[in-house]
Amino acid sequence: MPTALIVIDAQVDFCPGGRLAVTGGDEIIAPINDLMADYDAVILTQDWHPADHSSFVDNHPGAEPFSTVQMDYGPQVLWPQHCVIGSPGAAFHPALAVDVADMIIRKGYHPAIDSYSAFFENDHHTRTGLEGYLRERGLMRVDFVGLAHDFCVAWSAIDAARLGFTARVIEDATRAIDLNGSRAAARAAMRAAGVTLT
Ligand code: VGL
Ligand code: ZN
Repeated sequence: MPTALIVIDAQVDFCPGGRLAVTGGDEIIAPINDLMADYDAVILTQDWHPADHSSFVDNHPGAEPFSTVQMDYGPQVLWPQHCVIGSPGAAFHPALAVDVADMIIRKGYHPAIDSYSAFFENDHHTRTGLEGYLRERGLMRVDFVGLAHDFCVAWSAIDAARLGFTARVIEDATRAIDLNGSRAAARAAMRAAGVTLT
């Protein structure tokens, strides 16, 4: 079955030294590059936020970083400012084999709503266009790698499974933020949704 490798948010701000650094985030770049040749298509996602984005703690005076607030679309973690459109931190990791990609999809560019998933914004309703792209190309099997395991990778893989794709996460090529047990919760949620963890 034609299979796509979907590389989630392999960006400078999610790697050590970045604004929302994931421990070991840079360790997965070379393994991801090595995987690319095994696929019928390579798709990269890019977290891409305006400076006034509602997920940034700086835009909520008095709020603590990594606290959760209630938005009209549901709970939202307030993150340090990261992946600001056009900033150095929003760039792909310099060692990522970006030239191999068929498609780059940006997400999180609407100020009022976050988008962890590569398929839907956090209201679980507004679409990014990725589902249509995959279907038009007949890419009904999707393998996920990248950052962060317990947020954007997990939400993307769960949505893929719900949309009818055969979804797998190659866990060795991911790293987690692990906020209050979010890694274990994400693994359980992915399994429950029918995602294969390898
Ligand atoms: C992500 C938090 C905020 C991710 C993106 O890529 O997992 N996490 N924005
Ligand atoms: Zn983000």
